[in-house]
Amino acid sequence: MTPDLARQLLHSMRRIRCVEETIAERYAEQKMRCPTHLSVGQEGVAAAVGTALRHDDYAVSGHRAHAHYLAKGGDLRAMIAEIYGKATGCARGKGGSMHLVDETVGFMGSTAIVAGTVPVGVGLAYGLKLQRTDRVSCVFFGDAVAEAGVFYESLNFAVLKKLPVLFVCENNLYSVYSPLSVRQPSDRSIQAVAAAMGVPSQHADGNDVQQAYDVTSESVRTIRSGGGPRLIEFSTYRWREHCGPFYDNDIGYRTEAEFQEWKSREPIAHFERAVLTRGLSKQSDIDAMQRDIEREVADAFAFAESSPFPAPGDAFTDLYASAGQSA
Ligand SMILES: Cc1ncc(C[n+]2csc(CCOP(=O)(O)OP(=O)(O)O)c2C)c(N)n1
Ligand SMILES: [Mg+2]
Repeated sequence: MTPDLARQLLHSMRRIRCVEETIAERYAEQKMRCPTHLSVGQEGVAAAVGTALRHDDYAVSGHRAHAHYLAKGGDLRAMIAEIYGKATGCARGKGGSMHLVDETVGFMGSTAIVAGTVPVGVGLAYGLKLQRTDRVSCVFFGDAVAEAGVFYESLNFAVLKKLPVLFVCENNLYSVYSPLSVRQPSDRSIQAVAAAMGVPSQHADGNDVQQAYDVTSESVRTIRSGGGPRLIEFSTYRWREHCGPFYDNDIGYRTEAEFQEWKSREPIAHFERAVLTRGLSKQSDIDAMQRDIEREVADAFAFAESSPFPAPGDAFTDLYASAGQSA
């Protein structure tokens, strides 16, 4: 681990955390009117994968996509403006939190339909293969995606065509309020199922950003050199409610003890301690980094608030047609 890499990982995690905590703090102002799925607690996976990927690689995601979009380099101002429903948003204010896109950095989209972007990510990989590039397509998804038929069709096609696709599963143990134990057999892991389909797969600790980065980099290297698809199942945990800014441990689907146990394995503080102990950064540098992040986030919210809403005439037009492009 070089000081540069340590700084990059820490910056990515702290920036995602700051953005999402600010959304949570300001949600009650009722200016962000779309549902929002926060990934506070899960930043390690996004930061590791986003850092291991190249700028010209592709990524797609689902409903909980803020961290993935940001880690891939997506424009922060355009994301916050999108959540505010403004014309300057990345989907021109028509999509909200679950429809993030920034093609300039290869973040090709996110949608609310569980598993909906998995075949899209595989299709992007097919395109890359036909173009004979060494670029990679990354598909971020949750544990519930392993209950969708299209996931298996996608894995099959990716193996058959030896596509350059990295499947990144964030297993946070829940699908809304349903724990894994009522949805999938307890003696069968997602990565084992993918391995049985022919996709070399492994498990890693998503709250250990260094391990997550090492495992991802190794997989990406293999995929780039023509090794075909890979899958990594990261264990991690969302802190806040499934959808919205609050905590919901009181409603009975999970225990406070479980939450506290995961919180003690907090990805940012854990890594920061290691970085300081190993002399990879100084506390004063980390403090300065945090101040810069807070300034950047405040600027993005000010930009979103001061941006116009889409013109009434644009309300029912196609996203691309209204931009004057052909779809
Ligand atoms: C096809 C489909 N079925 C159901 C839903 C409702 N839904 C939204 S998010 C979600 C849970 C997804 O869980 P997971 O993939 O584990 O992601 P997480 O929310 O834990 O990040 C469900 C069932 C949906 N959006 N699409
Ligand atoms: Mg889940």
